[in-house]
Amino acid sequence: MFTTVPRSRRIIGLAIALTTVVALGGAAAHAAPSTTSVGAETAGVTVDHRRAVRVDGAVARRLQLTHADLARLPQQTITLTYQSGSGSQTHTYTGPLLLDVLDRAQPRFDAQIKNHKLRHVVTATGSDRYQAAFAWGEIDPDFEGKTVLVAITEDGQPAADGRPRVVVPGDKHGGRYVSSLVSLHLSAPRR
Ligand SMILES: Nc1nc2c(c(=O)[nH]1)N[C@H]1C(S)=C(S)[C@@H](COP(=O)(O)O)O[C@H]1N2
Ligand SMILES: [Mo]
Repeated sequence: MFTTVPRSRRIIGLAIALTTVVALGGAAAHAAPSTTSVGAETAGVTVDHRRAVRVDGAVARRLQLTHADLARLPQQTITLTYQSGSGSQTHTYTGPLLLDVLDRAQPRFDAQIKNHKLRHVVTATGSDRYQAAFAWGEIDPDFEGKTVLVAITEDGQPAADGRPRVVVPGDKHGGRYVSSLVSLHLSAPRR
């Protein structure tokens, strides 16, 4: 269901990638991403692994989640209003909880460290390198339990580029509604 990359495979993959780059005299470094596995088609937008969301950082299983993977998780639908440069926006979003997406990657929280989860943050990155962060305590049901979603549709349609968008109930401004989502990175400060 989910594409996980075990550490051993990652090392082998890295070795192959490096060999390829060396063999092609560096030309492969800018090669197009894999075009093999084409995923689901939703409302005319073809979604494939090139548009998968990477989940990495302090997790036991790194994931690459396609639109289809995100659609298979429990869905929530919420209507939200936020302020943007072009005025007030109201849209209905559907997608899995950010919490559920991260849980699938198995966060590496250490039970020996008091409230270790509460020092973690999730950084969402868009394809334009735009970033915004969320504290674990905002989305954890034991704390704020906010229904931050990784939305796969807005007003019933996927985004034109087929990528999800993070949406944040309670935020007045749209600044953390990271669109064209490419990665979710979990991290904690060095101890
Ligand atoms: N990837 C990405 N997402 C982004 C931004 C951006 O520059 N890049 N701008 C943010 C800001 S500042 C706002 S106000 C909203 C604007 O949302 P809209 O595109 O629906 O108007 O998107 C947010 N998400
Ligand atoms: Mo904004």
